[in-house]
Amino acid sequence: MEMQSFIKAAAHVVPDSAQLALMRETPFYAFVHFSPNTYTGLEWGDGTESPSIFNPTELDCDQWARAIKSAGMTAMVLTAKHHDGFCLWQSKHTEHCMKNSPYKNGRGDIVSEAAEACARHGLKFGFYLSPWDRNSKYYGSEAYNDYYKAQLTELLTGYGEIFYVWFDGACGEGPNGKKQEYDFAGYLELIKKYQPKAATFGVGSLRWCGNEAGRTGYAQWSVVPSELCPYTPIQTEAGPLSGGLEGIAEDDINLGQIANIIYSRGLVFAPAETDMSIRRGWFYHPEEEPHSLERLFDTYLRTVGGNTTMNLNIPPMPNGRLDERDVERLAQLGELIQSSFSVNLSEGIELKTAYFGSTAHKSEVSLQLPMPATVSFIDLAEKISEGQRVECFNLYLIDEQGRESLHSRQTTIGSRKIIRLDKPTRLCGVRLEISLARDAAEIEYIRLY
Ligand code: FUL
Repeated sequence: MEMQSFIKAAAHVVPDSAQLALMRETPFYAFVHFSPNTYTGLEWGDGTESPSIFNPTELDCDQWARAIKSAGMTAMVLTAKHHDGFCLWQSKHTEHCMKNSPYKNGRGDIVSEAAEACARHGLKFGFYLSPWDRNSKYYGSEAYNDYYKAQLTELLTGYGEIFYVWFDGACGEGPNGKKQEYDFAGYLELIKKYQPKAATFGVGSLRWCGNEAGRTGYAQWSVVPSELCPYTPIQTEAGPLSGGLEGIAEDDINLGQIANIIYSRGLVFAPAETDMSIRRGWFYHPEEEPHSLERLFDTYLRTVGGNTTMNLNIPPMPNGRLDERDVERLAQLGELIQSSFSVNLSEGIELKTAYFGSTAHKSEVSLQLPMPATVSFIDLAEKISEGQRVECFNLYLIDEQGRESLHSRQTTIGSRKIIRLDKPTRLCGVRLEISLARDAAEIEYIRLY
């Protein structure tokens, strides 16, 4: 495809309804890693752990839900099965599950307790079901895909509405030393059949951001080479220098930029999810401490406010409760987010848009307050349902005297972009000078807080 038409096509790659719902309504949610690892102190169990060690004597999923809500998160993603293969529910297809845990004399079902707590507290519920299974005797043969699909079906049909299914790309060896070829297409078909509104991670809807430490890209694009999120429908033909980006890395700094996507086999809409744990490990280790409030808040601003979602893990302790240190940190984070974004100073004010230059690719959008106010955050959004278009823009601040000064040169906007000012500043408006866009950019809102 020719360069010009390729760029135009890239501007019109759009999200599906599940992606849009996740980005816009549920961008901040909790991971809960809970498995035999919680009792062995490991991060990856090898599948030989006895189910008898899994015994959360004071399990309190309402405490999890309250803590999640207190941080401002609106959903939970539970590890229904991690790499060790132990299932947190009553699976008909294996004995390596709650049937053989002492919890409730083998009649416990953590998936159901977590899903019900979410429902009681108004949270959405989703699950992680590790394709890599170090316990299953089927692993490494076609029978494993049937086993996995049978488990997926149990989870998709027995626990109410599922908003998200998290596929871990890890693919190691099973108990007999063999690796597995996962039938992702078949897994996705089941989701479409039983939970058509659900988004998926890893394949299908959202892609991995490339690290587990909360780092975010320089320019965060949701329109990326199809190689990065398999089984997501390709929306454009290959780029002008097609041939495929072999070995493209998820954390490539140029990901999504023109210089890079022209080589792809075709473009998909696949926003990144930033996943990280509140502590160093994914599972609970008593010696670890929660990260600082500033680090978590900064990560929130760069992820939820940087065109990715944020999946923040909180690991329950062996007794089945969250550590009070984590509970407190989550509440502090929620308060800080709430106080930072409670007063929208620009509520109800219309934006002014003007185009300049010979094409619709350059424009300026400004917002004028009726009177000066103290601003700490500038919150922007593109009309992402129409595509991600802004390549770069200059942000000008307008002071109390109406004088403009260049604050910064920025890259993409996407679903949401939060810019934190160094210090609270008296302003009577802001102006975005969009100097480069893939097609006419539509700014959905500018909010000042
Ligand atoms: C990784 C896993 O290997 C980790 O244990 C953890 O579950 C993380 C979220 O994904 O691939």
